Amino acid sequence: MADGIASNDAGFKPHTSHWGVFSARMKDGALDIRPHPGDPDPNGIIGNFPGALRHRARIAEPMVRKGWLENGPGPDERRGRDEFVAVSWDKVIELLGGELARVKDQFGPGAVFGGSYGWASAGRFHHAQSQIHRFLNVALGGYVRSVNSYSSGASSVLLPQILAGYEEITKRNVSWDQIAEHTDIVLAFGGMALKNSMVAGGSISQHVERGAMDRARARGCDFVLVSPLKADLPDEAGAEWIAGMPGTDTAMMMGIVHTLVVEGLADRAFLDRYTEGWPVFERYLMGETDGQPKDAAWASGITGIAADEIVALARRLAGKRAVIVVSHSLQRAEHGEQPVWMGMVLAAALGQIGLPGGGYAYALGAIGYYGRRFNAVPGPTLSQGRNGVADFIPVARISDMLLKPGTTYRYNGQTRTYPQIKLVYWAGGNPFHHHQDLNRLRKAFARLDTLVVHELGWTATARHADIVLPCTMTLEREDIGFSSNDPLMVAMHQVAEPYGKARDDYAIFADLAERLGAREAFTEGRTAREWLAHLYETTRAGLAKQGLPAPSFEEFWTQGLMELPQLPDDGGEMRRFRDDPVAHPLSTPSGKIEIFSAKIDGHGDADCPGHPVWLDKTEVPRPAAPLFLVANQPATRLHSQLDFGGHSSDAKHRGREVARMHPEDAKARGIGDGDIARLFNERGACLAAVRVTATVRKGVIQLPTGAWFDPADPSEETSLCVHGNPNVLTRDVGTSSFAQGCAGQLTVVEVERFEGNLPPIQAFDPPVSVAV
Ligand SMILES: Nc1nc2c(c(=O)[nH]1)N[C@H]1C(S)=C(S)[C@@H](COP(=O)(O)OP(=O)(O)OC[C@H]3O[C@@H](n4cnc5c(=O)[nH]c(N)nc54)[C@H](O)[C@@H]3O)O[C@H]1N2
Ligand SMILES: Nc1nc2c(c(=O)[nH]1)N[C@H]1C(S)=C(S)[C@@H](COP(=O)(O)OP(=O)(O)OC[C@H]3O[C@@H](n4cnc5c(=O)[nH]c(N)nc54)[C@H](O)[C@@H]3O)O[C@H]1N2
Ligand SMILES: [Mo]
Repeated sequence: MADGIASNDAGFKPHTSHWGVFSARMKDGALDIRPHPGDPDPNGIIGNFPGALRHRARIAEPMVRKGWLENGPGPDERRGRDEFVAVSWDKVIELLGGELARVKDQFGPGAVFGGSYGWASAGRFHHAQSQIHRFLNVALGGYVRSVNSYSSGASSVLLPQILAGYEEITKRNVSWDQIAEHTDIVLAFGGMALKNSMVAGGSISQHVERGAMDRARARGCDFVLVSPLKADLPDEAGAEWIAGMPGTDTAMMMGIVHTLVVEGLADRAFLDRYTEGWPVFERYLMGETDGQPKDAAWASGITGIAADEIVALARRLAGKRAVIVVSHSLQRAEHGEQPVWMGMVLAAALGQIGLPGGGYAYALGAIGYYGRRFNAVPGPTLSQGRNGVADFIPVARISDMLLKPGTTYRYNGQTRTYPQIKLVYWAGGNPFHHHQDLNRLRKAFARLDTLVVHELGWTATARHADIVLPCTMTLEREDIGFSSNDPLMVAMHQVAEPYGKARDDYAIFADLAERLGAREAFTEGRTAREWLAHLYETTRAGLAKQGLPAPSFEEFWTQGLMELPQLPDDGGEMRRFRDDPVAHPLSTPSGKIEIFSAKIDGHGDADCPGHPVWLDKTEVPRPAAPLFLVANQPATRLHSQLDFGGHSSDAKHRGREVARMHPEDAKARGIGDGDIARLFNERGACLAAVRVTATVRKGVIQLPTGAWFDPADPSEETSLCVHGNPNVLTRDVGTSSFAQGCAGQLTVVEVERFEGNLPPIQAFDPPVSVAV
């Protein structure tokens, strides 16, 4: 057992979140919170809890949209600007149960979209997606689901076909310990910002990245950052900053590999033994297929980085224990498959794949559970049951699905058809945070018969719903905190009473299941506490099997924290393949690293051919939108979660999210530090406060995601977001016909100083509620 927080320690109770293990207590009506003492680098995001717990933005009771209540289900443009009516729990269960039964009987469960993408909260039992999927399977017979993620929409489809399973590459390959001990040079495209690795889904007890970079640096490891933002690597890395043009990394990588080839520095022995299709790619690289050699001069023209800098970098990498990092952000863009694939080719040409601290560390540093070790025992997992509906969409195609039912689209070599959806049910996600082109999303949601949302706060998604069910926040219930890559299991004690009439997602679904005749099948007769004990048993049995101390559930619960054994840091499949490629082939079609993929080539999709290519982009600066907008992850919160909490609010300026831009770009527009600016393009506009800083590349403005969508006038079709949500500006297209991933990281905009009266922030005020 680990020491630290026990439940009787001055009233502090153990708990955890996606952003860190902590303990908390209620004192004089306020929340007191302190980070896990064993965390070397605690995350400030836990500071959002105290202000959020009892904030007016919480939802106090079940609410039904007035228009829906009066007119019944059906398409309605008023979603997002209508009033709400408070109803009792009994009434709302009756209404929603009836509506679910209607849709199922008339159209079948294939008319229900239950993908419900989102990060929800930590905790293995009250995990909202597990709960909703289990409910829809058990009580309705299934639902149309979504596949892949907004995080890695392109890479998670591509990597298994050309290299290895996604988890294998991100979690069993190059670790932080290996980097600290072995790496000579880290070349990080998109960086490894500490703000990002501060977060890990499920739970995280130790933030190790800063320390690992410090140790590597002290040993003499060099860090090179290719990114529009200097802050994408911390000071500890002492990185050299190469500020390339966003969206052009593939060209830069090609320029490096071309240099390696012409200077005889490419590792030919590695390419021959371990890869498939290099000769095909080499002809393209040398310009034999299209007359354009992809040399450093060519790459310079595209990236804005001097050719001799690219050549020097190639020479510096060759023969070293080099690791290539490509962040998730690079693939969350048009043709996002290409930098992921080309990063692998660069690592292969350097011949370091499979060596400790070398090769291809895709997405290392993007999230705190990458580059760690796996637990040697399984964690608690709630069974989701069987989904009787086979249909799915790639997750980021939601607006297309709702706006263009019955039409076809390409995905992973297939031609598929969008289903006819009548009802959308969301718990644990916020599409008005995560999706692109929010004005288009509003039109898509207007088409539905019914939108149902479980939420703890009045997000824009809740405001657009017909039926809003208030759920508890993690601090208001008991759970078990566990992540497969964190050695600490946490008994998440309840710290506060539920807000208003909020209930656990589990309790809501149990009552709805009863209304649909499936209570017993859904609950299996267990209370929430009984479920925790039941789910814990998997881990206890795993410990006992290994002859390790295996405390009972009651002992674990009282102790609060439990240290779990972990598997060795052995380089996984990549190391085994390197050691013996015949005995341990990769799981790709050829068993090798696929620089050329016959399978992907066979799809015939021009926007993702059989090997990495440079493709011109649609979203490039133009006179009406001359600046790149980088819409990246926020430092002060997880996505949109608890945006109304103190840590997030304190970092805003005059209530607005802060955008960063280069002094020359600001000056050319008469914008000063601290001014409010309007960012706009053909899709929409938002306000943001401007920080003027030379740590942003010229030609780029950065505005993080996560400020709650706050239209100045919700009745307008395209209203100004007064708060700073960049997704009113981003374009709603897939990365390519291959993966159809989210492309929200980059777009182009114009920026002007905002004159006139500053509209108030209303995002955190509950909508108007009326009695009927
Ligand atoms: N432009 C642009 N857009 C992006 C990105 C980008 O880089 N640029 N990044 C994308 C990425 S990588 C991701 S992962 C997505 C993230 O998108 P989401 O995961 O949808 O964002 P969150 O804000 O985490 O949404 C979780 C919601 O669940 C609610 N919640 C928390 N706990 C519970 C609970 O116990 N029960 C219920 N019912 N609800 C709960 C929270 O209040 C919150 O509203 O955004 C994507 N969007
Ligand atoms: N604090 C915090 N941490 C988080 C999250 C959060 O919401 N808050 N979300 C988590 C989630 S779900 C995910 S998936 C990961 C996401 O991990 P990422 O997608 O990697 O994170 P981002 O911050 O969006 O992007 C990283 C950096 O890439 C750079 N970049 C953008 N475009 C380009 C480009 O074209 N070329 C190059 N070279 N660089 C570019 C930007 O400067 C940006 O800061 O983060 C996780 N960590
Ligand atoms: Mo993500």
